[in-house]
Amino acid sequence: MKERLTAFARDAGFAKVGVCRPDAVPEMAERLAAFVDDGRHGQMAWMAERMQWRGDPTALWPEARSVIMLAEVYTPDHDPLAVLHQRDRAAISVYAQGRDYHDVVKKRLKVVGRWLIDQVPGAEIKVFVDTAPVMEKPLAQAAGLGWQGKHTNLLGRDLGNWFFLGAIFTTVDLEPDAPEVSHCGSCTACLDICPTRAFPAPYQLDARRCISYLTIEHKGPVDADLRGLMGNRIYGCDDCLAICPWNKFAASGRDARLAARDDLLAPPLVELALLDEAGFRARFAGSPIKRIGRDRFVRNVAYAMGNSGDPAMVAALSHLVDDADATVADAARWAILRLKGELP
Ligand code: B12
Ligand code: SF4
Ligand code: SF4
Repeated sequence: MKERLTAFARDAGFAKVGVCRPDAVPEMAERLAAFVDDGRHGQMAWMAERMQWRGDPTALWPEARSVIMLAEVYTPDHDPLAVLHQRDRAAISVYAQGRDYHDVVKKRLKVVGRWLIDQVPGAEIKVFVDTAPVMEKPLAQAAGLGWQGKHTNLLGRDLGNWFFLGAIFTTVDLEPDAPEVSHCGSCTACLDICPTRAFPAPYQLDARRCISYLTIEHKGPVDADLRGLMGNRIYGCDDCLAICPWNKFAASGRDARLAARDDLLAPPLVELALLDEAGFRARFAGSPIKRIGRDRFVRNVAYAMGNSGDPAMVAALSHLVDDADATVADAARWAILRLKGELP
């Protein structure tokens, strides 16, 4: 059954499949608690809720016998770091340049789940991608997909690190795979490149300093000392992923829906700063970016304009200083002062 399942999931489009027991990572709960106790989750209050489920899959669904972890590849065909030098343009992380991966991965998980139910009468399944109280990375390591690198993301010798994770919990007893171990060795490339020094130690992240968190999850003004370090990254950040040497072996075969939209590869900041609510919604329909809403998006764009070093942007920013959203207005004022050289 395991072999047939793996073959089916690969035919369905997943790059790699592995299985672990729901209780395969007993240290997970303690590590999650340490992360939350330290406040490293910042404003992501949902991480501190339902922690008994997040830290322990056997509590989330006691009837589950196996956890099937699957990798969905989104390896880019361009250098994601190149846009960081085009300071009048917006850097949008690779994962958000195409269609929302949640939809793509969930559909594929359901195809595999349905197949399993057809094969094993009475089988039950639950599919998860990203948003459920499930710690996908440690489970995927236990299922042998790869290991959590020093940047805390999962990477594999045959996968690189450009892939999403999906999970199928099932009542079917499947043979577990051997867990993977770290192959980071003495490399520290991801820790060294991080613009905000968001790693307090290898294998640990303080989300409060991570640009991905700051641009996507953080509401309200960003700390003034971090704004300048965000550069032109307006949605997510790829630096620690892009620098990883294991990407030499990155898997290909990305779903066409996850390919970058041309207009999201390096859009001009000035154009994005002009988006109103309706314009924002129209431009980002079907994109994960839609989730953060126009105000947080334009806040990020204003910080990037302040970091552009281009005084010509002051004109576009002056339209935002009286914005109805106080955080956008504050970001625009900060950016103007920065471009005029009145702030460090
Ligand atoms: C919250 C979250 C975030 C937060 C916090 C990230 C984090 N590292 O915790 C923020 C918003 C910052 C974020 C950013 C990103 N995310 Co995110 N995120 C999640 C989410 C929802 C939960 C992760 C979580 O549980 N964090 C809590 C901490 C405690 O868990 P942890 O990182 O596993 O921590 C472990 C280590 O600290 C380790 N540890 C602690 N001490 C020690 C000591 C040693 C010696 C060792 C070995 C280990 C170790 O143990 C902990 C438990 O395993 C998952 C989806 C999910 N449901 O799992 C996606 C997920 C992790 N994100 C994903 C992605 C793609 C990203 C970004 C790349 C997006 C982007 N380009 O901007 C960035 C990457 C930033 C980074 N370097 O991590 C993917 C990663 C896929 C992969 N291949 O790993 C996931 C799995 C979503 C998905 N379904 O595909 N994310
Ligand atoms: S995503 Fe960017 S800011 Fe976050 S840890 Fe990686 S390099 Fe640092
Ligand atoms: S860049 Fe180096 S340390 Fe970081 S995850 Fe990749 S191999 Fe590990």
